[in-house]
Amino acid sequence: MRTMGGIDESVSPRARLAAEDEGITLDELRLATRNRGMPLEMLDHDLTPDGLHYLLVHYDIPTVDPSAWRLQVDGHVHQPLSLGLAELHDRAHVTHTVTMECAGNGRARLQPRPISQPWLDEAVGTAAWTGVPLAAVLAEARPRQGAVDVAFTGADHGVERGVEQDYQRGLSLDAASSPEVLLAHTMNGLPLPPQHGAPLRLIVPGWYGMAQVKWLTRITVLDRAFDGYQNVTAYRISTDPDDRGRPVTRIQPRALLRPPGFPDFQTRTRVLDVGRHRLTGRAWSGLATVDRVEVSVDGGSTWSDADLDPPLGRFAWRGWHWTWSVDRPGRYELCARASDADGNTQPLEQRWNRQAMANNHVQRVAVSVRPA
Ligand SMILES: Nc1nc2c(c(=O)[nH]1)N[C@H]1C(S)=C(S)[C@@H](COP(=O)(O)O)O[C@H]1N2
Ligand SMILES: [Mo]
Repeated sequence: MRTMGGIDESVSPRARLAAEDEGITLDELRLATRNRGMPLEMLDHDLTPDGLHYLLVHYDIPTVDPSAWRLQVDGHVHQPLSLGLAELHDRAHVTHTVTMECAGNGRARLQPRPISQPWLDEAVGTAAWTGVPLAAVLAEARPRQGAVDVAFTGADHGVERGVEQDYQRGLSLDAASSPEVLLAHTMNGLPLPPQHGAPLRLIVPGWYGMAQVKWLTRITVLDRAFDGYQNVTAYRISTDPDDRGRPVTRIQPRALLRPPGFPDFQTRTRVLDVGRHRLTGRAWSGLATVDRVEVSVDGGSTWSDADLDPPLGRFAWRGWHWTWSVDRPGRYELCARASDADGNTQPLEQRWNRQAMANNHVQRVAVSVRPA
């Protein structure tokens, strides 16, 4: 039996794909009840109402005493820093409205399905994050000649695929110095809640969620490439177990429909009457501005252009709407598809990779239209 640090494989198993026809396991269900998605009807709101933003916590939510907490800035710098919360609150702050999405969104529909957090479509949320630009703190610490990457360490600790670790992610010094990157202490005007990283988290607008390190305790400037687990092993796009593949970075375009009508409790199939219905939703891309959303009412065979609402901000989702006139009762499959100004769009079919990362295939909403 393989053991690492005294932890054997029955405690922390290797990555595996579900067998053909293997249903969701109890391990996946346990993850899904801790890490829940945003109810899709919350697509009605520009900012996801407090408590309904999606949530992803690899280990446990740590209990952090804000009065004892300090942020260390160290490593390959001229001036190491140690900052308390009051010092951070006293600094010049900015607010960005940011749509965040988990890189594993869509995973549960992949075949074969990688065993991990089994998201359907709802691992997304938008919040107004307020904090101190990271670039200002880095400038004060003055990275030395030869600095390459910056490692961000959270207060949470666990074991994953046999590797015991504090949650840690690296970013290039270049990406970390981008003016929109924040050390956020406030979410929608309130102090960060425990589940979203209290008292301080990193916000990297446009990037998938794994980069947005919560419960931040340490920022370390490195004179070499960061080689921690969450960059080098997890969050890779690869189809071959012997190939590390490429890293997951910025968010691929996605549109979601606010499911119309009312749902069946168990199947979530939507019930609508014949007539005219205003379909609405949101679309986003971390790569470029969303400039097109198309809607299909026949499972993706034919498409119509939706109207776009004014943008909320560079890093936020964009509302859209389209009127559906339906006079024939029956079953329909509604889809929406986003494209961005760089020509990126969404595939109709899954693009499989071993960790089910950055999988932005179109959402399908089952609708039953009943006679008048
Ligand atoms: N310290 C720490 N930061 C973390 C995580 C974590 O488990 N620990 N999860 C990451 C992942 S995978 C995602 S998708 C986002 C989710 O942020 P949210 O729970 O605030 O929506 O946080 C990221 N930051
Ligand atoms: Mo994630």
